[in-house]
Amino acid sequence: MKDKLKWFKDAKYGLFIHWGLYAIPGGEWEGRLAPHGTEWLMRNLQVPLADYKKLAERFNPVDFDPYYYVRKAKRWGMKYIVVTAKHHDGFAMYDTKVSDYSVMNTPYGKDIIRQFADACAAEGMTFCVYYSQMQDWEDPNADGNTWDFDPAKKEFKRYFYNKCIPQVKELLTNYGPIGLIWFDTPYEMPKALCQELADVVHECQPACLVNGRVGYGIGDYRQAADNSIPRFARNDAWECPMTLNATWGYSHRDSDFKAPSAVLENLVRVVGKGGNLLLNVGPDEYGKIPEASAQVLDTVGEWLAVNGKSIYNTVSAPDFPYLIPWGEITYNEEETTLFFHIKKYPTRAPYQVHLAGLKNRVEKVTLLADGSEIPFKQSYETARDECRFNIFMPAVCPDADDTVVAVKLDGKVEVQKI
Ligand code: JFZ
Repeated sequence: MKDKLKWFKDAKYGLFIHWGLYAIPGGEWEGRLAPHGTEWLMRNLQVPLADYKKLAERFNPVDFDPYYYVRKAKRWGMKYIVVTAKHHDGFAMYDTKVSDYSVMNTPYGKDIIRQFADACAAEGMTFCVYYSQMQDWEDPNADGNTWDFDPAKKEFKRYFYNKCIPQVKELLTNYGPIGLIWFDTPYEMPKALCQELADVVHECQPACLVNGRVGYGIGDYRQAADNSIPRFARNDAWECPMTLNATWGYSHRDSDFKAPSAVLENLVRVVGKGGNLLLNVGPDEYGKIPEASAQVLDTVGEWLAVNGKSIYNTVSAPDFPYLIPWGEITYNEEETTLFFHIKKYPTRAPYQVHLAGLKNRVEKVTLLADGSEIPFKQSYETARDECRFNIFMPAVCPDADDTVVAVKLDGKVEVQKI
């Protein structure tokens, strides 16, 4: 199991792509605004299925280029891509034989998941799929659509065995190696069915990881709540899904994208606690990534090109005895190196950054960006039994977003219990 997770735990940073019919209305329907995620428009505005389905007649993303996405993701420093194969609306973005409700029956008429899978394979990017296993607002027996279908008449198992399982098998049989399958909103699904679903995945592709939202702790790794970073570090594999603005699907209105510094702060905090950040883009109806969101990811990617050693292949950093006022710490255990992410740069000479409780002998301190040595001092206060470690930074801050200092230790990190 541990080897199966190695690529995932080392990857640290992935691209989430929420794309489907909901990109066309982009959060607005006949003058009404979707109150939350635009991908929930149909349910939140209780749009009749017959009306929502007509969007398929307009779906024709003429600007879609899968290689653009994959090459951008590589430039952004992302190591895996998760694409919505079927979201809650039930519309399949691939050539499914299980349902006519798919991209194959649109003016576009081409398999989008196939194109992403081929581009990822060609570019050496790990390809993954999202599948909504419980909610399906097109299916009369699935959870979710109670305005077109009488809840009292729903037979979930009919949907589960006639659509969900067959489609999951299609995705895990017809598109090559799948790094992970991202299930979602298991809600009140019986544990036995969740287990059966995970078993189907592992039978089709033993190496394919199942995310935590298959339910009941059955997944191969844990899933944080959306846009939520756990308070405490964890040593197991986990992932935080995060939006760049306030919606997963494309929005005509919400261009309030996080600044690069905010994305960086989230990435470092998640990685410092041992997790992965799965950061989302919502392509528009033409297949384009909103330019403003791409620019944010470009900037973060440029930082990662210089400082990636402080992110990739790291494990959760230890909890030091005091809260760290100047930033965050990430940790590469194999290289016995701590990485100080200095976001509040010292403003007065001697531009000191302090850490209490580090028991190791520090061998060397360098600025990660250029390898230049940084002076430092270690001491031990006997009376207070406290190890003190100070580094003395250059007067001019090297990177206002996040200056990274590599602290090479004499062995695995040891922290005082104060
Ligand atoms: C779900 C979906 O409903 C949403 O559309 C998007 O795909 C997102 C990634 O996942 O939304 C959730 C699911 C779980 C929580 C919050 C939103 N949660 O656990 O807090």
